[in-house]
Amino acid sequence: MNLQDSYNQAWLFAAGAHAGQTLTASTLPYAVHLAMVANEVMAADREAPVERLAETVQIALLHDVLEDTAVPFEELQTRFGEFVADGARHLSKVLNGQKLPLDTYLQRLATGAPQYAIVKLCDRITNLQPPPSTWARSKIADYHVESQRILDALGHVHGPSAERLRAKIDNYRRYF
Ligand SMILES: [Mn+2]
Repeated sequence: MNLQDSYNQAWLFAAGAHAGQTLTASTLPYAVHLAMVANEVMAADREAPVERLAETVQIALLHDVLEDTAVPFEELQTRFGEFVADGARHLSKVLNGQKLPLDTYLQRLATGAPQYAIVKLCDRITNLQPPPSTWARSKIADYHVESQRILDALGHVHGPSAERLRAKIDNYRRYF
């Protein structure tokens, strides 16, 4: 399947799965975030090629489905295959009903396929836009620290994305 068709297949599925959810403190659909992460992955590939790009873009679009919707892992396996389903599982902070500590979560990502870590870098790049109006300064400062930990743990997988995240982290200081 080409990139456009695989994108649309995952985009339609993810938009349906997240239907009714919105971005934090916003009326925009949650799926807006997913498209931004997929956009980052495609731009990252132009800076330094990402192997299995079409599937990696699907992982970007599906990266919050297991964490935030009722869609089961098995359905992702059936529809999108093992590599994509396993990517969504690696990117979920909830595993077997338990929220993973950040260290454990990042360790799992660091030892999984590099594409999974690239999606996480792209996810955090996307999330370092101006923070939601409802966030306290302390929460924004904590998010800044957490972002640096993500960069430290996963930055080695894709140089240009690491550089881009580093710049976003620097810029984020202005918000707290
Ligand atoms: Mn996300």
